[in-house]
Amino acid sequence: MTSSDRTSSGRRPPATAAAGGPLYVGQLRGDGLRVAVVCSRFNDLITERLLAGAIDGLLRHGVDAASVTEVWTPGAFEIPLAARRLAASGEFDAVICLGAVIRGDTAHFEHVAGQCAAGIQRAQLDTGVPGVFGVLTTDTIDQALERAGSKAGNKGYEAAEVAVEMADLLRQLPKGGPA
Ligand code: INI
Repeated sequence: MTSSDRTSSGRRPPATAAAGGPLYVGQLRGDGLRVAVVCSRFNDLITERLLAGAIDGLLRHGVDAASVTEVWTPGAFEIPLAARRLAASGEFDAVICLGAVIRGDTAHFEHVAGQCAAGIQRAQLDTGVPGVFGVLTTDTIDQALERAGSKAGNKGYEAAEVAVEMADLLRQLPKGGPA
């Protein structure tokens, strides 16, 4: 087992299939991948840190810097539309979505956070291109800062690892549907 088998969340993929049949496991192999990163400006103190973490994660796992496209939206609510357009373009192997929805900032927290999550899920299922939910949903700005590169790691970095793993998994899986 090499260090590339590890993810920031500590899970290790199985090396053999439990039943002995085919086994598909995405690896942290970013070579050749084209990745779009959609980042919202709302709470940009947080989202800029998530973006830095995501870029670090992509480059560390072999994604070429020139193959990383950066896109900004006003808020998290707007992320799914941009993500869907990018995913449907055929130009990307994964779309990473970064945002920060903070309960204390908004009376409509559930709507913004929920619609953002649902829209990203819909975009990836409609297009077959992995859409990664790297949107922090926290009660306070301190909790968000903890998850944007201080105490609790960087959710952007983790999102990059998920994007690489899922894009690599889809390179291996049988083709079908919109993918
Ligand atoms: N957008 C965020 O990304 N995070 C928030 O915490 C937030 N708050 O607090 O309201 C927020 N609101 C803006 C929203 O995403 C849309 O941009 C806006 O409603 C216009 O559609």
